[in-house]
Amino acid sequence: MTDDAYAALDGLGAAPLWRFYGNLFPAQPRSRAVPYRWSWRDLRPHLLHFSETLSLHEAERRVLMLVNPGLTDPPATVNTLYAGLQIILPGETAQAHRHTSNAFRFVLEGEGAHTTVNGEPVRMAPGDLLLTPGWHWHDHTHQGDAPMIWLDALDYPMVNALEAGFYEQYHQRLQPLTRTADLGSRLFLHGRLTPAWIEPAGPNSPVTRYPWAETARALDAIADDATGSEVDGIALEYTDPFTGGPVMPTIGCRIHRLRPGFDGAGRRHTASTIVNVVRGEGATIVDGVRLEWSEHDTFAIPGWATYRHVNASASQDAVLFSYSDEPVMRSLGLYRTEPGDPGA
Ligand code: GTQ
Repeated sequence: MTDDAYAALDGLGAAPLWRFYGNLFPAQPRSRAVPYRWSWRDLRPHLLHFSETLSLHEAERRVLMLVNPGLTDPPATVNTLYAGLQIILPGETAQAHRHTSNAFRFVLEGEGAHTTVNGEPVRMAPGDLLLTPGWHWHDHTHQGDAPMIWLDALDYPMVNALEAGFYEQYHQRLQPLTRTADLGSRLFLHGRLTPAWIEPAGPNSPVTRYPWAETARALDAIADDATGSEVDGIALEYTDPFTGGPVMPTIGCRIHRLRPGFDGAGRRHTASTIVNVVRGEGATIVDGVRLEWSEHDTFAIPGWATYRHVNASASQDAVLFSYSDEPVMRSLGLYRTEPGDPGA
């Protein structure tokens, strides 16, 4: 009788809240994403293999997605964000397109390529951060003499969850170059002198490229004096010069220097985070899982997972690049953080 009463609801598009309550209103977030480390050493040979066997006319982009074992359908790296490793060979071009997802590249290996963003060619070299904000046309061209590999980041898991994904291909393979090369980074070269004639347009930073040379200079300038965060080391946020806020509405990017022997404090926050290792060796313990990392490895810290970073070297810095959905959490009033011990 009771079962019949429940069964009758099925055909009426109704369900008893009391049978779902705990899942719909969990006492705290339970990420489906798991702590995970993607090995650069293991993946790089596979990237090189596909660069020899798959042309860029067969694939829109030649990218290995970094798929979290807890998030395989649809594939994502953490709940809201994605990371991929993209390879492009000398002489190749990648088709111009645009999508509502915000994207950026963080360059890992090689030089001589450029990404054209809304008509502006933006040069790429190791450690550079290049923005491709939502609905900006972008295509890639490589004129160097060795393969180039970079980390791609996109917010498509979040955009698709919001059912706001649009995509369009440009009517030619490449956009015409209508702006001076690197203008978007040169206009804002001095972070505290902002061109007064330019109106802020859109919710993203107008800087097209944050060059590694500038990032390294900023880290070096304070490295011996600043104590930094006991959790995240000397952590600098890449900012929008107009607002001082994050580079894009959905993604915040940071560079971290962990001093030799850094043995960080534990913390958790609702933001989901992806980290790429720029330099050094160490480990990050995430909810009891020890993720050992070295140069160019990528790892995932799910939202509300407790983590702490360790620099394994007593003499060398470790440098980490991280990105997260913290801007979304903050702007929606959902950002929470507290200290904790990840164990292990
Ligand atoms: O290079 O435009 O990894 O559109 C995924 C989607 C890279 C790109 C990705 C993309 C791109």
